[in-house]
Amino acid sequence: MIQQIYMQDEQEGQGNTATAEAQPKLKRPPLYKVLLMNDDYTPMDFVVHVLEIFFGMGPEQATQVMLAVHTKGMGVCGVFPRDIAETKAAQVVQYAKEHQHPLMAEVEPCEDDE
Ligand code: TYC
Repeated sequence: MIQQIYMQDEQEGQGNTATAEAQPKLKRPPLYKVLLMNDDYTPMDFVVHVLEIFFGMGPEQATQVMLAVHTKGMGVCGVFPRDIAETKAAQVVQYAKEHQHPLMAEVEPCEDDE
């Protein structure tokens, strides 16, 4: 009986229609940069440590990014969906505060993210 109903459905051309309409249209979320700001007081090794623990960088990459921020004034330490970017920036600032360092992180939308 179930088989008969299925056959009838297919004959009327509805068998595949429902499946096609159920395909979800997934869009990638807009992305945001987490920016690290230079300052004159936060120790270099603390910044490297922050990049390792909050952004999963190894010591070499963390050192490169820290030095880029130190010389250029700011730098991107990662690109994430909005909530994750905001959380990481807040965690960095909070962690630096807890260690009496003025290190600042900010979030900015990615320009060419369509
Ligand atoms: N400029 C700091 C110093 O000379 C080091 C530093 C690097 C601080 C990067 C913040 O985001 C930063 N100790």
